[in-house]
Amino acid sequence: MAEPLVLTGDAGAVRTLSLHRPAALNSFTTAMHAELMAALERAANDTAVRCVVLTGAGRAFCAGQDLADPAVAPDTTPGAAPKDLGEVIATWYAPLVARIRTMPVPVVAAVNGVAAGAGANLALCCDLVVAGRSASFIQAFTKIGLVPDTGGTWLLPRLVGPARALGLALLGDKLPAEEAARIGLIWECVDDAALAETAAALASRLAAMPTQALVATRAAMAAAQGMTIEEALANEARIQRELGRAHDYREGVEAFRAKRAPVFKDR
Ligand code: T3D
Repeated sequence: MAEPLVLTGDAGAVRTLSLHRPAALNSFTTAMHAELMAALERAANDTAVRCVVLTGAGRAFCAGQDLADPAVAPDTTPGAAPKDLGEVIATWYAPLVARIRTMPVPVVAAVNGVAAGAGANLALCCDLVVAGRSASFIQAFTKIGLVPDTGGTWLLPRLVGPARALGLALLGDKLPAEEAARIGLIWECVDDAALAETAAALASRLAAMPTQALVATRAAMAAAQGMTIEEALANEARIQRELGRAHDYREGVEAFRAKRAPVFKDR
């Protein structure tokens, strides 16, 4: 039987998904895309899962698109039609980002090594990004004549501002994890040996929190980027109205007043 291209592991309410093509630095083939989407779908539909951790097997997080994949590698036969990369993006990368950004639970990226091209933006589209000190982020796209995809054009300026975003995207330089944390591209950089433990602790903490509020916070923050403050205020009121009817709000307030730890259940 073929080796799985995405490994799945559960610890309590935390599901860890590990990209698993270590010999090719976990770069994406269509088969790995399909397995990752299926794994995310299963996590989304499993009410026992309250947080997902995304990481890579071996020394890399993900080197982006597998450039040897016949689906994208240019055909050098004279007169051969160019590959439709737009189709690849529309079929695989765009739905992947949309799936992660609409997961009913928070998603933590544990970046264990190099994250290049689509691999970098896959990490950055997660809710919290923790990286090991030896990890790095590379907007590798212009080096092969492409623009940042997998949400890069949207994510980068929002995370680090337009000047740094454009510099990272134009030059495609390797950004070490420590510098990525310093400029606010990611949440935290930790020693390599502490990465798995740090990501697990963060994920367990998120898993114990009111999931609907976390997911609504992600959506509201993203939506507010394209709103006036009046629109954002109206959106906040709409969301608070909904959350205020949920079990977890009652539980949070009751627990606060009773000076006990809350037990959140909604998902
Ligand atoms: O094309 C479309 O469909 C549009 C979508 C695009 C999305 C994208 O992601 S575009 C960007 C694609 N990714 C890249 O351009 C990154 C290419 N890789 C690298 O620049 C370097 O490998 C790294 C900086 C990531 C790591 O460098 P290093 O020195 O640590 O490792 P290495 O020796 O270059 O790579 C190790 C092996 O992984 C090597 O295989 P080998 O020689 O041991 O058999 C290398 O070929 C393989 N590998 C690394 N990245 C890819 C890859 N194989 C296929 N595709 C890759 N992207």
